[in-house]
Amino acid sequence: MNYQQFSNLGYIVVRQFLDGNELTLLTAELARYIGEVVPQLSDAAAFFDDRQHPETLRQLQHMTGDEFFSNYTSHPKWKTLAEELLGEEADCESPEWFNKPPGSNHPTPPHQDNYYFNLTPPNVLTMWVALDAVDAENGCLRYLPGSHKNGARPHERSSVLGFSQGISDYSDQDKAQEVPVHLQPGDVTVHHGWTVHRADSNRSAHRHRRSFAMVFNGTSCERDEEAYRRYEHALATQHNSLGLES
Ligand SMILES: O=C(O)CCC(=O)C(=O)O
Repeated sequence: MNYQQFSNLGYIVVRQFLDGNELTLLTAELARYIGEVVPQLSDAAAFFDDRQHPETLRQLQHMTGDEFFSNYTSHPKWKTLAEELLGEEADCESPEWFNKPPGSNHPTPPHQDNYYFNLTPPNVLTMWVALDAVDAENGCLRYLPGSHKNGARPHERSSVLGFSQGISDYSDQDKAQEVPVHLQPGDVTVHHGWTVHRADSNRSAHRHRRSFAMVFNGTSCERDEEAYRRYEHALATQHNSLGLES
């Protein structure tokens, strides 16, 4: 059933994917990582609105230098669901953590993950677990159902740190088709690499919007190296223009 829905819509939600103990463990390890590891990371691995203010941390990537998160990429529960949806064996390269702190102003531009990954066949998905209650007020993900069936949309450079490319022809018609995904802590939403998605900024006064995500690639995927080099170049250009050290 999961597979059918995923293949029709390009996303699925599994409520309480992580049980209470699993969520407590993940949250505790993230708190440790943020407290102990993040202060030593480069600007390219930990994105802050203002590095002098740790509460403005909003994205972590390249977390596999840490033993817990390196091992977490082969967590059987995550891997089993990913493989069921992709229909083949799959691996995760690197976990990510996202936040939209309250009062911050950084919408996630409409984009398709495989525009960044450049994988062929595009048998890739992202599993995004809510760590806080997530809804329209604090910037839930919004999907265009079925959009994974239409391949790549045109993208252009965005100024949003963490999302170097955004869809350039995103229209009011697209907006009218969006499905907002409201989640409780422990729920997972899973989207295909071509599913168009975006998120508003967090308009709430006090609520964070934290999530932990892992991308799984089917073993049949190969990277289009030339397209990927173009993406890396665009990323480096964005980071330079934002004055980031890597
Ligand atoms: O957390 C967000 O706002 C965006 C996450 C996202 O685009 C993704 O994981 O593919």
